[in-house]
Amino acid sequence: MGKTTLARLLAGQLDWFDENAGKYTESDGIEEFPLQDDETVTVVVAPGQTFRREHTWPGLHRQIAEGAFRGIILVSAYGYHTFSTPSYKSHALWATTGTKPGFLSALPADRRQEELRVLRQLVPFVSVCKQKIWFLSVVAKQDLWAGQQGEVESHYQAGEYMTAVREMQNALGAHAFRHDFAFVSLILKNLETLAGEKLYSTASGSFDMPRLAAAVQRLVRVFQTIRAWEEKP
Ligand SMILES: Nc1nc2c(ncn2[C@@H]2O[C@H](COP(=O)(O)OP(=O)(O)OP(=O)(O)O)[C@@H](O)[C@H]2O)c(=O)[nH]1
Ligand SMILES: [Mg+2]
Repeated sequence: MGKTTLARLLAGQLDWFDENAGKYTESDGIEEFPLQDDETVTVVVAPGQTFRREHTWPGLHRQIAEGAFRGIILVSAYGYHTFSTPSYKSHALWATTGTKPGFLSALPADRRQEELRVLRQLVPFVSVCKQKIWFLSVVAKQDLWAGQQGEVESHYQAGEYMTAVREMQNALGAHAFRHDFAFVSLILKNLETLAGEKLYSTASGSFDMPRLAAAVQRLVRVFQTIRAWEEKP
């Protein structure tokens, strides 16, 4: 969905022009990346594929509650998730959709529900966190959904997503919890299956390099601001 890509960006390891740009390598365990501008800070990245979660997520949830992390970055993508089955015809949703257009409209809606489930799983652990903690909601893959900017913003900022964020806010209070959003694209890339079937194309008319650069710069500013808040007593 973009977690490893984002961590590589923050660690200064993302090169858009290298020969493997955008190649999906599924993470099979927890990854750690030191920040480019402060190597004493490490970004800990959880693997996202469902079958990889049970070994890593419960431990991370517990550490969140214990106050082991200064902040959380939750990466969503308006449902445009990369998946690890080779073809869309081997994806679990194919059984109920049966046509490519049906599959293409069902997948993001289904994955948006999954994004909400992941956020709701975090809420009880963050809500009892023993020290101040920030929460940055990064909505990646703007290059794929840029044509629906308004819908995407209201999905996250006005719907059930925000209700779950408010629960954490109410539990911890403004002095101990700070949330922000960043809508961003980390690369320009059509979403294809591992077998090379094209599923979604970049929104070429509504998204280009200047917009990508502006969004990444804003993400970096938001990240710096939220980290400065964390350092205030
Ligand atoms: N179009 C587009 N593709 C992206 C974006 N961010 C990441 N990707 C691509 O999406 C795929 C998955 O990205 P990763 O960063 O590996 O995702 P992940 O969340 O670490 O995935 P897991 O390790 O399986 O949980 C890769 O092919 C990336 O190049 C984005 O903003 N736009
Ligand atoms: Mg990964």
